[in-house]
Amino acid sequence: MKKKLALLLSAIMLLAIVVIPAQAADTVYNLIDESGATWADTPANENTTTHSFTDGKLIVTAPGSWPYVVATLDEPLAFAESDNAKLNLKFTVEDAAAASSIRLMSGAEYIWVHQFITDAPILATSGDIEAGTFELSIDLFDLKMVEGVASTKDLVLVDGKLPIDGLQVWCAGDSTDIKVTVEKFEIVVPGGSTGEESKPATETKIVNLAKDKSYTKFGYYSDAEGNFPWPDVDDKELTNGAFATFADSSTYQDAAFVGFNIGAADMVAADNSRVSEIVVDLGKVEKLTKFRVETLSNGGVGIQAPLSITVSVSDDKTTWTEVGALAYGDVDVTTDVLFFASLEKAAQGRYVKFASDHDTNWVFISEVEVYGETTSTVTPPVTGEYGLVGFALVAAISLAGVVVISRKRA
Ligand SMILES: [Ca+2]
Ligand SMILES: [Ca+2]
Repeated sequence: MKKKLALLLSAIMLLAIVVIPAQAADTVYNLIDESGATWADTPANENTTTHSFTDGKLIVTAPGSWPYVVATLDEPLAFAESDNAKLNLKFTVEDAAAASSIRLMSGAEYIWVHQFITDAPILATSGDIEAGTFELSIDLFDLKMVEGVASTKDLVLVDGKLPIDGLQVWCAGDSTDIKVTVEKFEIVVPGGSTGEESKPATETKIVNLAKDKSYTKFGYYSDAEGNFPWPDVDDKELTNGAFATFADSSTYQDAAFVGFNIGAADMVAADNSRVSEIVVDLGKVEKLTKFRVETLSNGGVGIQAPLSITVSVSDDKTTWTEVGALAYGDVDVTTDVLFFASLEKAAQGRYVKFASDHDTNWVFISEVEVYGETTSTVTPPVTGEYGLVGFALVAAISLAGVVVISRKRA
């Protein structure tokens, strides 16, 4: 009986090994590899860092505040969210009066990685971390980019990927004997199953990407006392998803509107410009399909549909590409009418500019929309699960098979 059991177990193991899909190895990118980057000590306040490598650790010292070591990777990295990459960091800051800032360089942006450590002792004035030993393991796409000492913003992707160009280790605090030892600083991309079924299924939808995004405006009118008669409350009304409601000739009084007027100080200063602007920042370069603005004609009170509303896109807010003019369709803009002006055209960019050429003094706008593609993961892959399922199935089948054989022999 013991022999039978042993045979049964080996059969199960053998089949299980055969059926479990092969797992590709994890890929580890060691950011503190001395030979993988160009390392430079950067002085500040007449202090400079010195750095060395011992047993794979990076050791940075300085006699006072804010010099730093910068490592520029020889081969810049880029990660898609679907890579499921993890960032692992372990470091120690000495002595007691010292502080540090551990930063990833990503294009023109920075990620202050130390700020993502749970309950990290962060100094409010500098955003630096106080002395201690700290460890962090975090999904790369759970990180945020720094926008100020105490605030962050969403990751800025380039062609859908997060670039990692290098890192910085800053020496800070009141200490005159600062030592920062970085034991681990790596990005790990899990290998995952080699099976086709483990690839994430994604779904692409067209949505209004401008919803709740920030924007700047030109031609927003305030009177001589600095009051805005047709205000943009909290500077959020133009992308908050709230529209005006048509009533009659008093529709212009709808609080959803924001008033642009050729008497606005910035338009007057720009050589009496008659073109007001709204520039939406989508946060990253997006594929766009359609542009739409809700606006108004209320001739009796000096509000007229713009002569034209043109849309332009830009990746950097400097170089603009005109996409085209919004169409008013069959709308008779000589009457009192609330309407959507829209344009369906493929374009790409991070910034979208709506430029309204004023017919009369006023242009009233309640909402601007920018439709484009968004891709979401439908069923996130769980590496290794298929292997376990395979094992359980095979084990059950083998057990049944062996039981049948035993009965025949009995
Ligand atoms: Ca609105
Ligand atoms: Ca308003």
